[in-house]
Amino acid sequence: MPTNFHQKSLSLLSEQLSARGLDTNFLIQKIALFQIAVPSWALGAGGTRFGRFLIGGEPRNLEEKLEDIGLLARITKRTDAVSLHIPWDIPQDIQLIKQKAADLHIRFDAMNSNTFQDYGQPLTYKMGSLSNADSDVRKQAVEHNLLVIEIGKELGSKGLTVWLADGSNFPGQAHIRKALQWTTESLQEIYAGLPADWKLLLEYKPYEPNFYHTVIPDWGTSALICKQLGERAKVLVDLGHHLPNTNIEQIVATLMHQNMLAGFHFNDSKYGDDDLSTGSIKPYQLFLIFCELTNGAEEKAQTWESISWMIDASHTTKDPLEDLIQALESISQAYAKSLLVDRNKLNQCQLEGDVVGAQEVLQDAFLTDVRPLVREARMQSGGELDPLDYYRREKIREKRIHQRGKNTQASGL
Ligand code: AFD
Ligand code: MN
Ligand code: MN
Repeated sequence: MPTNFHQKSLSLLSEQLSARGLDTNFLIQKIALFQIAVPSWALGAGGTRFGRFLIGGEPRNLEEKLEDIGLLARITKRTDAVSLHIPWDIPQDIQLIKQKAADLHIRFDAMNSNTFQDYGQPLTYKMGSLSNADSDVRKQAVEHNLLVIEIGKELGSKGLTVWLADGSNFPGQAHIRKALQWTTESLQEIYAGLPADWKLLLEYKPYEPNFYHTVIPDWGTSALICKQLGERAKVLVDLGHHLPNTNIEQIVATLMHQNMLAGFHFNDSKYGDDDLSTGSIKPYQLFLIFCELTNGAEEKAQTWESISWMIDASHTTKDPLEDLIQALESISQAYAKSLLVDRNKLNQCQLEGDVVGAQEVLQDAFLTDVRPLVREARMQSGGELDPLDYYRREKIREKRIHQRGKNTQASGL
């Protein structure tokens, strides 16, 4: 895209926005500050249980994962952090990894523990981890989480994300109440090992890999457990972890109202936990979620800074770096649009019961093309005008294949 086209579209938009009483520069500053972490497992081709098709040039180790995120950081200016998964990404040399991340201006976001698969540990997680009927397995899973905290402490992370696959596939397989109790007790032990300036982010998911029941199926169960842990334990909303048509923006509003929203795992889906690119299927839903977020922060339900932002997607078809560029863009756009909502007018409509008016207010914001704002925020921060175009023009994937090989496979699922 030519720079003068960008300048023209920005000044046109800026004129429209000031007619609506909005300050373009203020918006650009806000968008520029918004950073979203990238998970270390989204840099290779994602697999399903049917298979995996390699992309070529996938990062072979943690250093190369950091290099890929460093590239994203440099050209998009929308990410400044990586979220590591243990044991997929155990740093062999912590000082080296810290130095590499610092050189690339990358922070370490929340650490992810993994008790949903076997990787050579003494006891199997086949029948669950923190909820397992066998106390030795629970102990092993607790210790794994404590180890993840130790690694994270050395790296400068400030959070532990726990996602449990625990549950059952058939009626009668698990004692539902006991499984919940054991999970809560195990998490209490983990929470006791959490440093004072850390938070615990607890995910939920209604199904998969267990299909009859999951121990933490929904935000309510996650919140109930968090309440029994302490105030640094909060609920993590992964957009894909809901049954179809769930009103996720309402969940966000409710959690913020209770100061219990830990953060997000962004992705999109048509059916369930599809892990498709954020904003590719339901951009209006994403916008409505951001409306609750910006409004909740503005009205001081919960501070913006207390919320963590991360992408959690990995699928089988796209080049993962191109996909992440698109996702970062979509999230920034949804955020930008939420900043355009005329709150006074919306409040007035709500007061007067003007349903049509309220819808118009939201649509006015949603249908505004905010791309010039997002581009300008990126450029003012030193990023590329069009990161996707840059990526293709510079033949980054080809260079990665040349450097790393065609058949490399990044760790992950
Ligand atoms: C899963 C969960 C969780 C987990 C990740 C691993 O949402 O965040 O750590 O993906 O791939 O879907
Ligand atoms: Mn997730
Ligand atoms: Mn998921």
